[in-house]
Amino acid sequence: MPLTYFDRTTETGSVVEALRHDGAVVVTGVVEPCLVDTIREELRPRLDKSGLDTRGDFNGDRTLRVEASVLCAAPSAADLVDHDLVVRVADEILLPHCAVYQVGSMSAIELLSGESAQALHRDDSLYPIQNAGMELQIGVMWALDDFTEENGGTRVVLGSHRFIRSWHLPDVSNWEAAVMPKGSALFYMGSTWHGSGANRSSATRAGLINTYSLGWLRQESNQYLEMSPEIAAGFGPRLRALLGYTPHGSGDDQIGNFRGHCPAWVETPPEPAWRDERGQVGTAADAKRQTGV
Ligand SMILES: O=C(O)CCC(=O)C(=O)O
Repeated sequence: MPLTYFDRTTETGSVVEALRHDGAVVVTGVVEPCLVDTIREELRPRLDKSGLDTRGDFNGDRTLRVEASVLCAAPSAADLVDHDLVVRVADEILLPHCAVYQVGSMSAIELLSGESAQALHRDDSLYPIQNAGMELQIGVMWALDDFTEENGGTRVVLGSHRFIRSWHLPDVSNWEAAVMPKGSALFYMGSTWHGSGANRSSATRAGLINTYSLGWLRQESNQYLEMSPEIAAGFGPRLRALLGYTPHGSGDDQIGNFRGHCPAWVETPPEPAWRDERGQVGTAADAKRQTGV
């Protein structure tokens, strides 16, 4: 099964269909290269300061990473995190299972020349549950450089999102590298096995992964501590809600309430047009009124 490539003119429905079927899909040229260059420049000091990772094999020993406060380091990355296409795709995959979803993590990852391939893994193994058909999160890898097989373009095991954790020992030998020009986005399910490739080129390969998880889960990285509310207040309401400055749900599923004052707080998050069809959980009182019992 080959990885499907679309360009930015493709209908969201086709992107979602391929993502659901294959567990990963690439959309090329989603943002202009000049935006990517700006983000890369903004990230540079933090990447250089981060130094090589010493936490063990998984993160690589020739990889620079920024995993905290990415938006403080690179404010222009807000245009990726909150991109309309990303939100439309995430709405389709995640909103059937939650009232709002949230940013789970942001990681800028620069593979230096000579880095070896990362172990293939799935991102949703953070959470101790798996229900067939319900994705807990999705990931979006933005190419900040042209991704090639030689420089370590992210490897994905197509169809691996259908492995049920407790049933299958996954065969991850058949992976495909995402080969895409900078400004492109690789969408993948939280359950899709993936990992960076080896960087056999003489240049670096930088990417930014943003994950989005169901709003009733804890975020992988606590976004509302990574950035002060005063800084977050400078972003639009949709991004603030994505960062977690909003409650989940408005009925019996309401969690994460806050009754105080916060400049970043979004009382009612922006809603997709089809929200009513989604079967939002009302209050017990609503249900009683409707059913008469
Ligand atoms: O850098 C990449 O291509 C993927 C990295 C990744 O999946 C991770 O670090 O969890």
